[in-house]
Amino acid sequence: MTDINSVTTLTREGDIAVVTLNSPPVNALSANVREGLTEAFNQAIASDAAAIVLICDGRTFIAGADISEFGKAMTGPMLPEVIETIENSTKPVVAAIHGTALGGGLEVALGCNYRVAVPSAKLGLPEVNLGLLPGAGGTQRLPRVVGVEKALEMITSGKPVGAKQAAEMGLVDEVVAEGQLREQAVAFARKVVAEGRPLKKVRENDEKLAPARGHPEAFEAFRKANARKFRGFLAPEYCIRAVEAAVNQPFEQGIQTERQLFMELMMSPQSAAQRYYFFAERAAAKIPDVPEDTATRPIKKVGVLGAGTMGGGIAMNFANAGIPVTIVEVKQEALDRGLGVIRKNYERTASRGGLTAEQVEQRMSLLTGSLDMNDFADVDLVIEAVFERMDIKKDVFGKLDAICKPGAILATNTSYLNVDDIAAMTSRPQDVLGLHFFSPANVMRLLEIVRGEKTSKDVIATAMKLGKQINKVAVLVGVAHGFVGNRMLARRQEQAQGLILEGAMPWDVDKVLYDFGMPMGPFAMGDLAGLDLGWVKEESRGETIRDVLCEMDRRGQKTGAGFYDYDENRNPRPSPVTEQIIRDFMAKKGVEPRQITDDEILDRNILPMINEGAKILEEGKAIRASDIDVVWVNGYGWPVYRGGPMFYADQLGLANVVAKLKEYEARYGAAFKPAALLEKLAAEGRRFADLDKAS
Ligand code: TC6
Repeated sequence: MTDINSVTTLTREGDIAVVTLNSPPVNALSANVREGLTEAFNQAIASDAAAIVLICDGRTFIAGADISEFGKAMTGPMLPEVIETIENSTKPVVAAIHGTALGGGLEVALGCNYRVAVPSAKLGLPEVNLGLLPGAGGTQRLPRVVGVEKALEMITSGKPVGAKQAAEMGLVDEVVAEGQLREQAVAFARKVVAEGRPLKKVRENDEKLAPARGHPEAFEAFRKANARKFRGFLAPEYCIRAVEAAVNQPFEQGIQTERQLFMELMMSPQSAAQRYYFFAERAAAKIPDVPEDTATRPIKKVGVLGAGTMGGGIAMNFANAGIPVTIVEVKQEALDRGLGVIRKNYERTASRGGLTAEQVEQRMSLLTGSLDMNDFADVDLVIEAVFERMDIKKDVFGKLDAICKPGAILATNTSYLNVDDIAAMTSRPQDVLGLHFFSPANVMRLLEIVRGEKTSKDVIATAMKLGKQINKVAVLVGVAHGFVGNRMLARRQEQAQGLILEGAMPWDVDKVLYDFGMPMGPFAMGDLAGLDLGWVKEESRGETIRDVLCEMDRRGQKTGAGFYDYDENRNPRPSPVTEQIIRDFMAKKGVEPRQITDDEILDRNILPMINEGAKILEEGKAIRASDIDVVWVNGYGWPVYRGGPMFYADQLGLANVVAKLKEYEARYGAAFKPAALLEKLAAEGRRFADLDKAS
């Protein structure tokens, strides 16, 4: 065995040379890995070995370039050069893949002549998720192996494929038994040598490209079909252009085109935001005063109180993860309805091919309905999803305290209420916390985990771990009205409502936020959720525009009209009725409508959110600015290519943010008064991100 460097070894299995990488955690292609690979391949190629196998130790094959190196000066050989060294080998090279061959990792594998993989392996080019394209030949080599259509799909979606599917596509040459990768890869290499197969490089394949040549319309059709998904993003379009180059240009030229497009993306604010976000999501998993090795409580059975939209969605998360759930409702009818909705949801997924009929039944079998809260006696965690009223929640927690076994975690799904007040109703406030799911709870990835004053560390550690297990992005937040997400949203809503009483129409406000990259604006959102959410007819006095709309039975999409008018396919149209209501309101208040610019609309919606985010940090209700961004990207559809509100503020420059807030404060008052933390950072020329680095 030869140690090439600290992360690379070169060994022999008889006539086969084996290059092994071992660079935890994910064998990312940092400078020493690139150096090790180059040196190991140079030596293996110069040796008398008949073929070479490239394999990785640890949990995975190479999971990509080292993202933490991006944006810094690179040392050592560049990845394309490393791949060229491998591709120019005079003896066959076999990549042996387990775990995830992602990004630069798959590009390395595409520089090899063959790829073998264990069934659990996944292969993909996720660069698009970082606002990039596969810049080490991936856009040129992948279509040469799997054809243009599949390559476009993989590269622009960033979604990895499993080994079996990869084998069907021709991306994997042989799927080998789990646990026997090394032996099987060596055996495969021997077979290649024994059969005397000609040494063919991926770059030399043309047969998969030829059919696409002279058909620019296929690329146009692809763009059109995905226009909604790609809206606002730069990287997917660049990926498409790079694949077009693979089809229309000779390999060397295609590589140059790819490089140029890659460099442009690398310099773009979008990629900076998306790379920032990658680490933000991972940082959110770390709680400074809760060590990673904190012992967690086993969660083998869960109780959910309430089978409404929220309770049902929450229950599905656990059933999806194979955890049995007891759902308790007050009335049989409500329980039946709730379970019926869950079944319908699963069946809809099945009809789209997302689940088999058997899986639907298996998940349903994990859900047990009951009308008796005493059935929570044996659960390890109970989540309350009843009506959002403090008196009801308090009553529920008193009962849960009496019923649940010692050590069970008691969680509330409240969106606004004080978790400490709720915990105080129990004899075990250390076991109480908030688990704030976002609607639809089976779809939205955000989970705000609300830490009460007395919540114990092992309960937090358990909740964070559970969040990951049920495929959520969990963010720890403190007790505050609306926690992080809804507290900031409230500031935006106030401004949106204000703007439509000054001269902007709901669709003007919505358009600005939609163009900014949000999935929809506040008024379209209101129509979707239902304007009568929390509205009580008997108490309505026509005091707000919403009151008037609801009184007219314009309650949103479900009634065919709300702020907007809707056609039978629920397409919105600006509504003359709503416009008139607004004009009448303004006339009554003696307000003269004025022309409001798009810039003002954007500022007034976004700046108060940033300001509120600063207050949240000041009060210690979020651990990091980046946690706030994770909340907004996952819970509210903030465009990931803008990083999140706090990252966006950093990009604007905090001094500019403060200056603008002061300008608006002078015009509209205290709602725009800059938070002390924001003023301080701006004065010091610092960013929110600098706070996170210090933490
Ligand atoms: C590319 O390749 C471009 C090439 C063109 C070049 C010209 N770099 O996610 P986990 C860290 S672009 C640096 O918790 P999992 C991660 O931060 C890249 N660090 O684990 C974390 O560190 P911490 C294309 C990385 O098992 C630790 O590893 N590749 C990288 O849930 C564990 O990560 C990708 O985009 C990296 N590439 O998931 C793949 N990857 O413990 C990105 C991970 O200090 N990675 N880390 O917090 C992933 O998708 C996942 O990490 C995973 C493992 C599926 C590999």
